Amino acid sequence: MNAQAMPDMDEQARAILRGNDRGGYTVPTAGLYPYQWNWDSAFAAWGFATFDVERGWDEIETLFSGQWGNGMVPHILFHRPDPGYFPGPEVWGGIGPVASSGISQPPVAASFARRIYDLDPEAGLPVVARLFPKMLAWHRWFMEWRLDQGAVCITHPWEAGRDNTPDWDGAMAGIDPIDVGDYTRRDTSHVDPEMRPTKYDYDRYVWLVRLGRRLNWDEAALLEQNPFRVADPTMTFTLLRAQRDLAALGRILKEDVSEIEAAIAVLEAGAETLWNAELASYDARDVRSGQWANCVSNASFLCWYAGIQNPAMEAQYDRITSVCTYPVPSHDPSSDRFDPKRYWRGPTWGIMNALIGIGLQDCGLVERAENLRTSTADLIREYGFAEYFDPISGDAAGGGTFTWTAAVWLGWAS
Ligand code: 2M8
Repeated sequence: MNAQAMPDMDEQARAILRGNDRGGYTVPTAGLYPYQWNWDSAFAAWGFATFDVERGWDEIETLFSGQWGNGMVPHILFHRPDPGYFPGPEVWGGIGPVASSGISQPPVAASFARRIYDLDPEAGLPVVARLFPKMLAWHRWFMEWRLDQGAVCITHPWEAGRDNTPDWDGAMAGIDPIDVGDYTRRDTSHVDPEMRPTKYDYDRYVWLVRLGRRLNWDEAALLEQNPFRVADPTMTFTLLRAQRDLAALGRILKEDVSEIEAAIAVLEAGAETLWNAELASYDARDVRSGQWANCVSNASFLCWYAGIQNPAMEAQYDRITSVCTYPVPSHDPSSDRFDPKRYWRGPTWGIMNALIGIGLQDCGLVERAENLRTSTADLIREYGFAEYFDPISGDAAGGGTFTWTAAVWLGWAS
């Protein structure tokens, strides 16, 4: 590590967070993503907390200001209208206290709340006391509405945060986006279309949004009528970890955590229903068709983050990381669907690396954890604070000056 480059990189990362700060919440990057995204905000809070704990807590509190009556915390909060993003609030028709989307995102907030609390327990205690019932209600919503054999399901590709991953190819093929109507994408005016999902994908994304809105985002109706329902490693592993972290915070507050402990047992069993023995990996499972996705993805490697040890996953990890200069790719490079620059179909993402690295470390796989941390630091240092990166060449891809990449630098990689 170049000692002289360090302060400069730290300062750049802080400047990115400050530059993307819109007052109480942070946008992922100006232009491409002009609103508050759920899991981006949890990472932003972590990044801010490395130099301003209070600002870190504000980020999470603003996120929960958009919580719906049923406990769901939306994946986008549209605090201020911005024509630069599609689909906006008028398309989604969210039914919460703040204009929002109608789906959620990986529930990492409780896990980052625990990390921020640990940085300054005295300052954190009253905030954690306020947030605890809200985080509990969100986790309860997942447990009530989204389980299939104990694994957590998504109802839209955007919900897992891995929008166009090959994990959903089977389920997406089951959608006929009839009557999707006209719409104008905005993402491809900000970023090279080769790095974004295709029109085939967007027709289905928009069709699913229109379906949810027509059903007024009623989870019981969606359970019956939505053709897209996939049990997903991202959601299952992050919720399992978040429940463990929420239980730890609950014990600090001297709350009764027996409900959370019971949920942990359910999710531990559910995670094992994502084990695809033939693939020898955790995998996504299409609940409607019963088919495996047959994908080793970066979400498969979140098992350690969830506290699950599995030697076969160590072998998978070693195989995949050995063929990439900058692991961890979002899809297996030996697959014919691997596409090193197209978003979640191949590129390396700093946030996923951070979660995988934390998991490896916590499970005692410290050499792999340290190698991943240093290779991620090299990647960001050499190619910048990009949204994602080509795992072979390292080339920056997607949006620049990205909040979560800056946060990962400050919280973990540096
Ligand atoms: C990407 O997703 C949004 C839709 O939610 C988009 O492409 O418009 C994903 O990478 C997602 O994980 C992320 O939270 C979001 C903002 O960074 O962008």
